[in-house]
Amino acid sequence: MPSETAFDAVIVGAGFSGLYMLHRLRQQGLTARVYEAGTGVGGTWYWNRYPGARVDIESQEYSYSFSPELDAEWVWSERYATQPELLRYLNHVADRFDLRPDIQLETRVIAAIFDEATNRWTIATDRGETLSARYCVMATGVLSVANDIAFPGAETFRGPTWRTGSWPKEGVDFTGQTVAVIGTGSSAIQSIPLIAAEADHVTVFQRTPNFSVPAHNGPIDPRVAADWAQNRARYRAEARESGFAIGMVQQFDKPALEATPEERRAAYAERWARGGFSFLGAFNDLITDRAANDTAAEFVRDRIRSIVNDPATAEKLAPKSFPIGSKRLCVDTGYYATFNRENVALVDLREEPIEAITPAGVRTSAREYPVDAIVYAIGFDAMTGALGKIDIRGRGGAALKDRWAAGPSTYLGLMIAGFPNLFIVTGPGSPSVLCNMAVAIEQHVDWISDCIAWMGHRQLGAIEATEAAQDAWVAHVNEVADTTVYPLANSWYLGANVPGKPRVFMPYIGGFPVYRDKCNEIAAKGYEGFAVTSS
Ligand code: NA7
Repeated sequence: MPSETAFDAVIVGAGFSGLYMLHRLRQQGLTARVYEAGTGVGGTWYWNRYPGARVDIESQEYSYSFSPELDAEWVWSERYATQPELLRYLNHVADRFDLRPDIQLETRVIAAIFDEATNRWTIATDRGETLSARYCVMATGVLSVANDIAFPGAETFRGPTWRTGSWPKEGVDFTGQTVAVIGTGSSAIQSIPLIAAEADHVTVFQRTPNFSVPAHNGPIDPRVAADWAQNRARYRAEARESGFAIGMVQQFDKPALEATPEERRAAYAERWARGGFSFLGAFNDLITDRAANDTAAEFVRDRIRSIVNDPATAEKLAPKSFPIGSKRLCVDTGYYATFNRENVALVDLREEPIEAITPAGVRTSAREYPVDAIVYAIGFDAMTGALGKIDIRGRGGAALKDRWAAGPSTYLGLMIAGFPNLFIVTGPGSPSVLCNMAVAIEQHVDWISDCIAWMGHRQLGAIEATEAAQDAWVAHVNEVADTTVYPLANSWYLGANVPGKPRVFMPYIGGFPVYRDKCNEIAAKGYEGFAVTSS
């Protein structure tokens, strides 16, 4: 157990964000300590160990770019890296940059209180420790707090239950079992084909069907790897200039509605064959124009109808209630074809909602489905969930959960008025989950590190967003969201998946380059919209 209790910075979380944050601050000569609840580093990739868990952005792009040496020495084996490979990568990063001495595992931060007299944060952990830090960086992740299992009778189920977001390290053997999978988001879509290949029988309980496109995963083509290695800097730069910070999307600069039906079909077919998020780049108006979006959505629905043999099942799997892309597009390996297996059944919860979990299985309004095991793939309290679990108090003892009772407000998704020296990595109000998280995280960590260095050079005590700048930013985030199809879905981007959560569009959809330039411009103007106090 480390004996120091006072740091320049405390960082909460040892995932992609926390690891790089620690590295940057140490490089600047600051003392920093990371607190992490898990028994190891990795964050999202530590917890989400369900079968088939893998990144939905091509591996080379979904990795750090801050160290050319790291970039050059790490070789990804698959086009979309698996969770074990991503976890190995993050452990390699922790070792390569000797980060572990400043990371305390199995420790949850439970409170962070700002002291106005000293301009420092007092931080409490679940081990009874109290720490003090000038800066507190919440690297707590956007999908790190699982949704509650609120089905009546859930605790009475006789068999084992598993959660995709906290899967056991030793794995689960479903051989010979009948299994219920509740949820059809990305986690379910990745895991169902593998669970179905192992179990005797799988019943999938679907509340809302999701759009999914094929990953066409496989070993990385050596020619692609060689080309990437040779042109890495250029590809990285191109990604940073694209709206989603994903180079492979390669948005075609033409509106779908200006193309003929044949041209549209050809474009979608070509993107479907490429695989992954590139599908949404087929035309430049798919996320801003509902009619354009409908043409892409209908193409995917037709693909589902052609893959799934049973027409009734295909219709249930074909999403019709929201625009494609307005919920995160899923990227799968054999998801729809899994419903052609004899041992897989689909239950449409819009026709027969779940009434209760019973000792024997799942009971809907129509009947009981007896099962040996239940997999809950019901998602996360996204973007704000982890911050809500910590008792965060700013100026005047104000609690963040009260300030955010009507939904999160931030300036740039980085700082909150009234909460000085508290930074959020990829917080609500920043592009975050709407772009390549690896790029978003590096940009935020770099901005925060530069801000802290700027404060240090001027020997300033505290920096915080002004209410006026924050209000203007929140208004801008909403204004931009309203120019797109995103608010038309009941998605976790809006908090719509958590009963009682305020409906506020949380990520910034103005595009990564626009957002980054804005952040840089604000810093260059002496942190415009922020107020500083001397030490
Ligand atoms: P998601 O995408 O939020 O999916 C959760 C799924 O669980 C979704 O199909 C939900 O249906 C369903 N759900 C949630 N609550 C219930 C209840 N009470 N009853 C029935 N079904 C329910 O989470 P994932 O973990 O799959 O993926 C999260 C992100 O990780 C993903 O976007 C990628 O970025 C990676 P709903 O659609 O709300 O009707």
